[in-house]
Amino acid sequence: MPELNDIRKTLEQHGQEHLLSFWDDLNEDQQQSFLQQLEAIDFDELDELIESHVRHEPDKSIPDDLQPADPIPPVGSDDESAMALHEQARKKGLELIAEGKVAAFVVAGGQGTRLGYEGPKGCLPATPVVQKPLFRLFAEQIRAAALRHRVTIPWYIMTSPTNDTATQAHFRQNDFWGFSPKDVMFFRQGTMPAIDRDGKVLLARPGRLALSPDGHGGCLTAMRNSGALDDMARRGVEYISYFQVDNPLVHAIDPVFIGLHAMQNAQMSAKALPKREPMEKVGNFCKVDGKVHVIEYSDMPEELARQCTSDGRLRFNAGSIAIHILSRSFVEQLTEGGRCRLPWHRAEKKVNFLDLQSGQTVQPTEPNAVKLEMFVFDAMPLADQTVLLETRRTEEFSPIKNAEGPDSLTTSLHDQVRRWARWLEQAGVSIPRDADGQVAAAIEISPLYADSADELANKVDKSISISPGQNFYLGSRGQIGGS
Ligand code: UD2
Repeated sequence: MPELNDIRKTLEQHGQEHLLSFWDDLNEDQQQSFLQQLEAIDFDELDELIESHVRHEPDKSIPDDLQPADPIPPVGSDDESAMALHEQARKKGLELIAEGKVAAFVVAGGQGTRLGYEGPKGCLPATPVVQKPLFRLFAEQIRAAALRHRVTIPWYIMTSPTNDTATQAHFRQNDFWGFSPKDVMFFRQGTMPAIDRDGKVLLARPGRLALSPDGHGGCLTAMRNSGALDDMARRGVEYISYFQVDNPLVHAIDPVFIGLHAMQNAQMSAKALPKREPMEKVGNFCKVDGKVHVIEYSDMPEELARQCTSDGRLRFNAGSIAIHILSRSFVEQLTEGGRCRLPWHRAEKKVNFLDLQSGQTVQPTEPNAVKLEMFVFDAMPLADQTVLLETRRTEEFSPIKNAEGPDSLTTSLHDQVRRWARWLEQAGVSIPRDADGQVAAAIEISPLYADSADELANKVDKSISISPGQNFYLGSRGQIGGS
């Protein structure tokens, strides 16, 4: 058990003794839990960060020799050699999945502030007919891949201290969406204290620090600290298929992507999309000294983001949609010794805090504190080998981020319907469309029935009819549901 005197000394050494201001008001349990919270903090590291990221702003200058990155063309492109590579990669990927060397990993620790949804984002009903929660949609995809290959594909889910209990309860209440509980592992991401402009750590209330998640980059250390990496090693998993909780169109297990990563001995790979517009809120894939870097949209100078090539295309056109393959050995290497080698990013935020004079909680109206986060894509330049694979927006990206407008539930539902309608049309099923060519029915297909246009084309009865205005659902055994 940590001792009060030791902690007091540490806090004094680091100029954070104000944290004990309300010590005498705490009961014994609260005191114990507060001591544990304080003991978990590496105050030496925090001092360095306060100096470099709070008292000063870290250097965000863009390297002079920034070059655009050049992804491998997507499925269906007319580049024959790329398509031959895809075919080879698909075979390799399928082999690796069948050998049990692949795991799925979703980062679901974010706070979903922009969406304004109360629970964990993964519990949000997010499909057009059945209103499946995002977690169910991913569970069905991963199970479908596992069933196809008669193998176990374990699923790792990173939560945050705020949403972990609710996330796990959601899985228990829903029989783990068909997974065996032993094949789903939850772990919490780390946290970092919020720091005010004077470099003081903020209290949320007496005996509680104001903590916030350490960013999705925190997943690397969280994988190690939670034992997830060891679990993967025991199971023989070598490749981690990483995706975000907010994108219902993601292909959680993609043989071509996995195969390309493995064939090129990559340590970390990423999918890229041509940007919708120069300032789209996605990271920009760039090259510096031959290494792939992701420059976040907020850090990319507008002038560079808008630069065009002679044929009128955006020069920095490859956007990052946060879909990766990570080699387990690479994550082990990056987190050796327990500290992660990713850089920290600062964000000025409004953070509720306990006022030390009045003892009241203050809800600031302006940003009052610095939060520190790591981003997983900062691992790309640390990899010796990376693969960048272009994908298609209509096939794989329609995130739910905002309550309304672009990247909202409404836009994502439309995009899901469009994608499933397109798969059905490609298979020869006729789809009702309105005068503008928009799909005139709500359409949904269970990933357990078909998880790609090709799989659907091999199975579906082409004579099924879908009427305008229908809610059409093709269930796990091909049964028609909806209304
Ligand atoms: C992210 C990327 C952006 C682009 C976009 C695609 C960053 C900084 N930017 O933007 O480049 O790829 O996604 O959709 O990432 N999360 C955690 N823990 C955290 C923070 C986030 O698990 O501490 C998860 C969160 O649950 C979500 C994902 O990471 O699944 C993305 O988080 P975000 O919504 O903060 O990222 P966003 O939209 O700014």
